Amino acid sequence: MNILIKSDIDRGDAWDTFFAKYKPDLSVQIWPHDGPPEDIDYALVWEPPAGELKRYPNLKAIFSIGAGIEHLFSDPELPPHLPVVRMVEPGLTNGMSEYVVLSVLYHHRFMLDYRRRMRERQWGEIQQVAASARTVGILGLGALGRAAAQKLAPFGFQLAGWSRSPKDLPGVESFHGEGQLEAFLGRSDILVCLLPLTARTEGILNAATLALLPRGAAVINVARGRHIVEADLLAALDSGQVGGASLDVFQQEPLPVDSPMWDHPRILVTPHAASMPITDTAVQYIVENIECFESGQTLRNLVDFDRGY
Ligand code: NDP
Ligand code: OXD
Repeated sequence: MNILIKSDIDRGDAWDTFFAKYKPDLSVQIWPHDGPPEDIDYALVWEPPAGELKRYPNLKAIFSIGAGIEHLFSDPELPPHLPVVRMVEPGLTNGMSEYVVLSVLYHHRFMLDYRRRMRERQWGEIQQVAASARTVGILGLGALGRAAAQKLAPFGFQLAGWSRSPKDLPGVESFHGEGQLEAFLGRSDILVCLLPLTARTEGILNAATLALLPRGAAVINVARGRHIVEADLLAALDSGQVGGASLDVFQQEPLPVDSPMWDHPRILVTPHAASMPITDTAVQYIVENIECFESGQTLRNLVDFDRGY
């Protein structure tokens, strides 16, 4: 049995090592593969070139290296009959929770202001606000949004979440559907975007929706750049409607060197690095899933093509 791997960053040796440890009967083939295409049973990929996956006639399932799968949807030749599995593994989930907690606390504790004051050698305290006086609103209460909410709870923030279907999560006020978006945004002092990119969520943060946030709210985008209309965010930052932003993802990646976001005083930029799968735990997740599939059970975390995520 063979798995073909096209990774985002060079970690071919690490994939090999952990597949050898957890499933020695599965051979790792690192892309580009010049052996017979019939030999490939599974693919584990990030941004495969369009048309690549249809080359393998015996492929049984596609594993995405990321939680997001729009990099696969953009291939018009993606074989439509093949199951696609999202990456849902503890390393990726914990990394995202760390980034969200870090960013929420950064804005909650006025670090953008202290960063500016530090550069100006200005000594001066800002009145602290109790965590219980702020609401963190999470757009998307899936694998990553739920975990981030759980990690934020011990700090005492009020928590709210918005999803397609209603949720019953302890300590999290649930909002769902387009009809409840306005109420949800209206109470989100710190807004975290953890939605998948779909036709319904693209551009969801724009001039109209940013105007619904409490004045001075912080925006943390760790989902996809295309969730935000960047020109609208910049205008909202300039007017003070949005007080600060932590942005990990952008319309264009890498962020162009002449983007005004690099040196904007109210923006913190990271290079799409909020979280990534940890090879050891990611391989365990894939191996468990393959073993389920080979024994006739359903794959876990399958993409629903109709919903788009
Ligand atoms: P999930 O599929 O588990 O969760 C998606 C959530 O979004 C669900 O709660 C879903 O609602 C909700 N949702 C989807 N569409 C809508 C809609 N139209 N209206 C309201 N809610 C909606 O995804 P994950 O949590 O695993 O991942 C989220 C995203 O995070 C990924 O798609 C990826 O883009 C991004 N990501 C970014 C990383 C980075 O490094 N920056 C790393 C990893 C992921 P419901 O529960 O009702 O289905
Ligand atoms: C993902 C990502 O979707 O890293 O997992 O962006």
